Amino acid sequence: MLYQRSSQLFAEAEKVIPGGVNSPVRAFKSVGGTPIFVKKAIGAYLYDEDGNKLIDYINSWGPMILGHAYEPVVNAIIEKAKLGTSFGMPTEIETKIAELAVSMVPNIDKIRFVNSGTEACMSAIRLARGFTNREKIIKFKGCYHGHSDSFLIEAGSGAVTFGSPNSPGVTVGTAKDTLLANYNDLESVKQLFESNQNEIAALIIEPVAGNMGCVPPKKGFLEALRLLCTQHGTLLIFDEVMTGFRLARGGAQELLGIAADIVTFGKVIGGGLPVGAFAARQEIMDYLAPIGPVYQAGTLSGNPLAMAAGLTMLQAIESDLELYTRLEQKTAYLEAGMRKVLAENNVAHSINRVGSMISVFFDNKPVFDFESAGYGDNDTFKKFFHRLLKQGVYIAPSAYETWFITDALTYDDLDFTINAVNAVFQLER
Ligand code: KE4
Repeated sequence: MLYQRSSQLFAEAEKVIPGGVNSPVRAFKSVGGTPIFVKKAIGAYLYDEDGNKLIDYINSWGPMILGHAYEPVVNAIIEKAKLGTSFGMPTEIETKIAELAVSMVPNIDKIRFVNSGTEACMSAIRLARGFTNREKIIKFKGCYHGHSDSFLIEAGSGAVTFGSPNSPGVTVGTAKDTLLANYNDLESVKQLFESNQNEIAALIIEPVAGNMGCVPPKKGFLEALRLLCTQHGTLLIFDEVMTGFRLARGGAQELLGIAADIVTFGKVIGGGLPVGAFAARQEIMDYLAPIGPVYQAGTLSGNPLAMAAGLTMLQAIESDLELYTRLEQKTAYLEAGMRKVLAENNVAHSINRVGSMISVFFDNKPVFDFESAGYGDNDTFKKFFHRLLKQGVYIAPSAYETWFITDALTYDDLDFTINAVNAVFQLER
């Protein structure tokens, strides 16, 4: 595995793009080395600029749940592009994907499309503040909701990877309205409600966290949050940018049986093109301009190419009745295989998994929140990452990320991966 061409491309990129990347987590900062430049990706595989073939466990951080270059999506984009790429005017396909999303996801009547998960979460917070006429929000340490100012407070994903949870540039005025609770710690939430009576517009949470590694909600935790929000007139926002259409057709709301007030989406809903969305029952969504007072807008929102990709993706998911069973079985197989070889090699580890979201932590203690997610040995993770890469397996270049399983993975790919995990530690013997 040589990365000569990637290294050369990275050196060129660094001259004109800050850090050589358009999103920090791609930069390999927490694992060392220089990022891999991709030439193409088909199905479960990446082909880098040095000719290496890699089994992909990032899948563009979630969107490629059916595999890269999924033919129906590619064809839909090609056909749509021939009719023009953007109009800044309403098109029928926006209604089609909105109708389908509303039919698949529980507890929503209307949906507004934007261009990223960040925009979706940022807009959801503004909508909640406008609807409740309150200013404060509760978020959880280690949860990541994109890079808008209100959320860059003890955020997860790339923000924590860099050990700079509170980003410069976020004003004190903004930060004071973001209250921090601990994931899976109901007491920390109750205290915030008690000390900020009638001031909390929304509580936003990743119903299954994926930005501190995969961290599932403890039994009863989300149910208790639902009750607290109802009691206090606070809107419960499920950030399903990662879990939406990944954990079930109806996302985490369906899988876990909890009704959120607002739900945000990204990743899968765009089929690999830039799409985010936020949705809620009609009385909340009708607070949005142009019919309501809460302003939110976007030149490329509902872009026909992105809508064509997203609609085709959702249609494929909606019609494939066995998809989530296959994803569950494949990811459970991978989990069992990795547990076996890590144990055989006496590697201190824990694995968290929900459906096709899975993370390996290099510490024996259970991981249930941001603090415990940090117990893992990062030197072991760095070795794990690079030795897997050298064997042709590409996982997230950070311990604070989740692996995303694609249905394009075969059991041979999974066996290859399990053997590669074994080989990482066999070298120690
Ligand atoms: P985007 O703005 O990156 O489309 O979405 C932000 C976002 C919001 N909510 C959740 C739960 C998310 O996971 C994300 C984005 N996820 C990261 C990966 N952990 C995106 C990767 C990146 O930053 O490049």
